[in-house]
Amino acid sequence: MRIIALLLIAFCLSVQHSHAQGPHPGTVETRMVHSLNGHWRIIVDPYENGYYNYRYEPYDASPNPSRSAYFSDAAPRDKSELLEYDFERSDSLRVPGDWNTQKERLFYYEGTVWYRTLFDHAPSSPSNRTFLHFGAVNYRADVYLNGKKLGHHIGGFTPFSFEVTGLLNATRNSMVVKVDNKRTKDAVPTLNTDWWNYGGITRDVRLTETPGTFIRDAVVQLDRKDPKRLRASVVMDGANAAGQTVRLTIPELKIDASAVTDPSGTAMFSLPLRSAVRYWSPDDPKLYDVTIRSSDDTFRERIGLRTITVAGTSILLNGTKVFLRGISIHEESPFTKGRANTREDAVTMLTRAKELGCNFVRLAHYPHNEQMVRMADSMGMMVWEEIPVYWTIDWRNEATYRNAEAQLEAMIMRDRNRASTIIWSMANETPVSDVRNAFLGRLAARARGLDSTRLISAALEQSGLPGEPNTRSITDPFAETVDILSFNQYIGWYDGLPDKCLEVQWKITQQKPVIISEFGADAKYGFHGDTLTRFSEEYQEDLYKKTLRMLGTIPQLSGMSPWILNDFRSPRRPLPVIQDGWNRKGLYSENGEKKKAFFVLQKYYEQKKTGR
Ligand code: GCB
Repeated sequence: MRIIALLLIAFCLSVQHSHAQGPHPGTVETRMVHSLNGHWRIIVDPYENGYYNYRYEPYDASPNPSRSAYFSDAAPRDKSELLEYDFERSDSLRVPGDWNTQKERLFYYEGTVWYRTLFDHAPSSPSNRTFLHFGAVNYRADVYLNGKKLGHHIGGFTPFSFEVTGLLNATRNSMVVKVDNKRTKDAVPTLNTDWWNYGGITRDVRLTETPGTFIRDAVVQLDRKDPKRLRASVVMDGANAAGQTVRLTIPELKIDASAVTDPSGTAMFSLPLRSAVRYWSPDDPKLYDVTIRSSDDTFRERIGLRTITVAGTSILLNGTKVFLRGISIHEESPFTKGRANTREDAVTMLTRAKELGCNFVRLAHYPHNEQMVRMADSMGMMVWEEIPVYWTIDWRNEATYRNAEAQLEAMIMRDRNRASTIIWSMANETPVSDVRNAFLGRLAARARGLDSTRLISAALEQSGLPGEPNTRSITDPFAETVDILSFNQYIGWYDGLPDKCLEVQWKITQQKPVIISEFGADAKYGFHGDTLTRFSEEYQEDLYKKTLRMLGTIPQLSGMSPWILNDFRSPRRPLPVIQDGWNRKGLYSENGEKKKAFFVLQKYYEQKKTGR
């Protein structure tokens, strides 16, 4: 009897966790949206008292959970009922946003916070379907609507959705989200990172409505093998998904074509381009208005058309060799100094990169918000996107692999229509071993299966050759798999003094384009000394000069993304007066002041651009 009951619970839980796919997250922006952003009530719950009873049994495992469970969002029925929580009288937090920078008492908090919002929603047509979207919640979200669990999601930087058709009341819906940002060994990322573990509902929360049968996804891009053709695929969802006529129009290119969906609801297009195309590039970030229509639904996007390929040791954008003048960026707001999420955050960071002379940004070390990539599309900036497979990961754990793969898939599916995104990065500085190589190999194969039109890379590590300490090379076997060979190196900071850059010989045998995905040194803005004074602006400036000289000796050098645009918070950086909890490798301070090294890189990029 007990076993049957347990099996039943296990079955219910597995069903709860599978959530329906809503309209493509990248298109939510362009649909009718009911925003649920705003101030949500919160209960901070380090012991997870609202989730487990005093025997530590989860309330949501029972078909009729106790009203003591916080997700019940209950109020005492009468004087006989004891409830020890009350969202109505609780504190609140802004959504989207991290909790650390909104409340001083939560600055270092890692654990569970319950969020609750109340909302009305009357569907605009009875046949419509309704979806609930989260842009991202760090790290785990358990979502409850009117006391019932919709499901959960793991991974702090990727979007997810639930279908809520028929589950909403016209008035006073209660949505409760249990958000937990505890770090664990088997998670992605794992326990140890060099960035702040911001907790909370960090990106937008929205409801969207679609017709009963709707366009769930569409990808439009140039044919990689024949850039004189356009390829598109459209996926319909719903009872009438098969046999639908789908019409694709791009008026500026005089494209107006129709195709019929197959039994799985997919329609494919391969169309000759008769009008001259303005290819997307950082210098001319042209986006075309694309419309896809089915009998009941319309999907609109603005899409850039370009190719990105590799030939020998060169990277080619639209067939022409390009040098990636980059900078690395963390998703931290120059304004709130917490998680970035707004348009202003994106514009400010990309404008700073432009001023530096960049045509490329590395969005480290996890998928950044969608706003950032859309802004890169329209401002003209090539983008490297990455998943948080960072340092040590529980390589042997299949659940950890599935988690990493799910994050990779969500990132690719969200941004496949962004011309700016040219590189998918699988990992950062992961120690070589057979299990790790297999893990990354599976990820790369999955990425290529989902998107064969972009380049694969990973930030690897370099090493000295035995008996030749001043010779550096890349011996990581994953170098065979990547399209672009990228590695981080800190010669002159973690490894000797800046003069060491002038002694090192590079022996990179792989005939692939090479990107230096990181280099740098900490400098506190306004702290001055000689070029050997650690943490001074002069040290950082000197290191940049010598590093750039050294890197010029690598024949395959095709770009770089030095570490990093802005100083950013990290609990690994406690040095008083200098760091005070900030990684100081920014070319800008956290207050937006430029350090001396900024001008070294700016000058170098100017020379690269003009060829002088
Ligand atoms: C690295 C990591 C980056 C760190 C940086 C540093 O190699 O990839 O996340 O922040 O070094 O400053 O040490």
